[in-house]
Amino acid sequence: PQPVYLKDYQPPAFRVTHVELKFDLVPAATRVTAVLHLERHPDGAPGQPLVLDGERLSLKRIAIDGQELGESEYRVDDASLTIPDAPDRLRLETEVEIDPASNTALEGLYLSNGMFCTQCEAQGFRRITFYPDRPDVMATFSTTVIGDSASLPVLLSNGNPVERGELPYGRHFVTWEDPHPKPSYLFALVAGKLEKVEDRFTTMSGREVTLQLWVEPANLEKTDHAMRSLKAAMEWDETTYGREYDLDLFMIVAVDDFNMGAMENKGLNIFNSAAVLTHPQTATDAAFQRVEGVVAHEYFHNWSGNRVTCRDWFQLSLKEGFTVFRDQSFSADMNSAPVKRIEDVSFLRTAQFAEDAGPTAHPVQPDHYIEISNFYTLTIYEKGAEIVRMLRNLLGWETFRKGSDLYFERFDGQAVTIEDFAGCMAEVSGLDLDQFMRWYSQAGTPEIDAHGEYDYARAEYHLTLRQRTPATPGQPDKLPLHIPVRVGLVGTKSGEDLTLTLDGEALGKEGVLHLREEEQTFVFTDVAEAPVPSLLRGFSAPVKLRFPYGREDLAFLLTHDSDGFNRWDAGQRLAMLALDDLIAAHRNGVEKVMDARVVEAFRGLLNEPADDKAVLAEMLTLPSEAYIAEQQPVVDVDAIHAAREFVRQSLATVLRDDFMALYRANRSEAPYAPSAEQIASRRLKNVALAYLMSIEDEEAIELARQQFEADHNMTDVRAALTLLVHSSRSAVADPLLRAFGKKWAHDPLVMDQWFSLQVTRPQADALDRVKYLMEHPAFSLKNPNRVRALIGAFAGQNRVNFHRLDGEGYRLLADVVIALNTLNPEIAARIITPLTRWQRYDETRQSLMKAELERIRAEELSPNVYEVVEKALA
Ligand code: BAL
Ligand code: ZN
Repeated sequence: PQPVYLKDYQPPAFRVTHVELKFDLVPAATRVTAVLHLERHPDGAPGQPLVLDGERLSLKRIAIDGQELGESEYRVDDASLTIPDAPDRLRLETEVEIDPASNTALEGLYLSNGMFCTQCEAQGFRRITFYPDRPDVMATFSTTVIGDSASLPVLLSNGNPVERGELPYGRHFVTWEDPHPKPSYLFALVAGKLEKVEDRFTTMSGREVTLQLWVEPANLEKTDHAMRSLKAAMEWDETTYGREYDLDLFMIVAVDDFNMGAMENKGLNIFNSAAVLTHPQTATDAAFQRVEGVVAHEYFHNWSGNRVTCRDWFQLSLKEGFTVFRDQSFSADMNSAPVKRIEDVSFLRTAQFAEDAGPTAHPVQPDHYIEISNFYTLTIYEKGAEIVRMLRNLLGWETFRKGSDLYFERFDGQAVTIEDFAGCMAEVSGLDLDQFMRWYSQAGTPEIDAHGEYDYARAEYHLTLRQRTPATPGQPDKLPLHIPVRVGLVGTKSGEDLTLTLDGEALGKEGVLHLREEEQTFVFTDVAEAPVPSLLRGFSAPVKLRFPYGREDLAFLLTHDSDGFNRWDAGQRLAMLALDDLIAAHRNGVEKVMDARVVEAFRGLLNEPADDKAVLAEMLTLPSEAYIAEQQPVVDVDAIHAAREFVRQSLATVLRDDFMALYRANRSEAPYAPSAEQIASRRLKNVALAYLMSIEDEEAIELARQQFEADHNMTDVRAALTLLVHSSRSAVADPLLRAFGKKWAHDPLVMDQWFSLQVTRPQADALDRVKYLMEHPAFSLKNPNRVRALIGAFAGQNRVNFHRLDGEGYRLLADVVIALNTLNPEIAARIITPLTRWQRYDETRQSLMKAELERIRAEELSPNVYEVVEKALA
């Protein structure tokens, strides 16, 4: 497979003004008739042939302006249809046959539980019909769907239904018209036995919109939260960004077999059932929050993505980075804002930083790719969102909003670039963003080494920041970035933020330093007392910042920093210093000794009356094994696990009664609600229970059992069952695990949780459980959610067992990748990620992991897996 390059972009030779599609749905032999109204693009190079994308299509008929084409007048290969002598303006009619029933890749048109559905982003439409399948070709669509009335009573597509009727042989049809020109990746079709819940929303200009959520009948009771979230998102986008919905109908459909979380097809969002269905008895608080975020994300795409779309796929972050930033802001407004920031940053620092440091590192605006579906990454999404957040902070909200308004107004109905978006921000603010744009073109996580000195005699604080971005594949040398560093100086006597004066300018209690050079020193004057600097407040830039904080400094910031994020981060840094010592002790076979400062910090947290329980729960949570691993030059899986367990157990032993009191104080019999207050209490209670269970406290085991039996809601049931299954008390855990599996055998989303909690168990039998559960009737390699719940959870979260020294964990993952390479290449190329990080481990593990990658490379590979494996072994 050959790479595609950003520098080679050419406007399309032809544009499509209107498309008429007709689908005659039959599982293994669907007929698709397409009438394309084409004309030469004014910017296209003249005289070029008409080339349409098409894969796995069996062409039955082709005509131009009503005239059938002879065989010499066109060419078809496995990726395209070429008409060398196409007129400048034409009506092209094709009829193809496709096979949705055998489409296990879940791209294009496929079957999920007897229901037809589509996934066209990025390049699935070319598996439906011949088309210029690129986002800068935007057309209006008219779609007629024909299907069996009994098995496919509901026939949906984009836009508004304009005609429906009965046909001979028990079939029926519905015609849909979408008046908004759209790229083919936003096309959608759904047909099946579905039922709907319906609601209404009145837009800010007084238009009535019908909202429909379509699900399989058994799932009707799981739709309330998604509908509530949708209405909240619609209102939020009006009040926050001035964006109004633009059709009379907005539909969401839940589908079981889906590669992504959800898809923002115009007027017809298709969702992975895991990202839309919730019920207190089946979904955890985290799932409720995810649904709220994903529903909003897809809805927000209606403007940031659909009305204004991407010129080409190198601009993917134009819509994804901006939309993730928008959904993060929405969730922050709906829940605890500081906790949302902590969660987003934790995720970024653990997973995106790892991607940025690995063999598949790429810029937020990549300059080449082999398989675009490999680029739906944390870098494009999460780092892209951080860049937009930095812009918001640089401009201030009001100016940023002006830039956003200008962007939507100027480019409405167009397919544009990241530079167009940034250009609007530069225009409204007058800021020079040239250097800032390197955030889009340079891969890798910038590192800042900071050090500070207080000059008593002059009452000055000198802060020196030095930046460096490590080399990444294809980018050996990096230029300095424009990094906004929000800082405060906390007085060691007063415990208060000191007023900042920099270069004679009064900044107030905190300020933003603009680091543009490789090294810069900032001199704060009139600093009345020795300060501890609070750096990168709110995580003002996606960087790794090092500062030689002593443990006293961190304990001080933990109590005194006025920035909630940095207070939490000080706790994480303090824990990391202790963990580093313990990792070294474990490695050297020396007795482990618990850092008393960490114990005292936790005691302080447990005994302080908490004004924000959600933040307290975060403060009491230790850095994850994955995050700790990120901080190590060579990852020692076993030492990390042992050190972290030692800290958990030490804290639980010394502070047992405090944790018990916290647990009891946060129990509640109130009916379940996914409210911020209730979620915080449950989280706090289950964090306390986890500490107590780490020492297998007898009372805690009984409390966990009772919590499971009380069956109040899935958050509590799952937390209790997980803790018991992860303990050594199988006599208590096994019967509960069996009962749970039996009770929920009919519900795949609950069975996914049952799979995950078993295969993440730290005990040595975890790998055998994975193998055993792969044979379970509820498991299937064809369903991406099952694969993620079982294989993804094992390889991604059960670090000690995945990295077993006999290499069995690696072998199992490689076997799954090889099987998925033919079934579903997109999922195969994602699930392989842990193996691609082989360079981070010791020599023994490196060679075992590489051997498995080489075994995969010896197969006949899909472009998806090929691209990832080649990069990993380069
Ligand atoms: N556009 C793919 C799914 C999403 O990011 O919303
Ligand atoms: Zn998106």
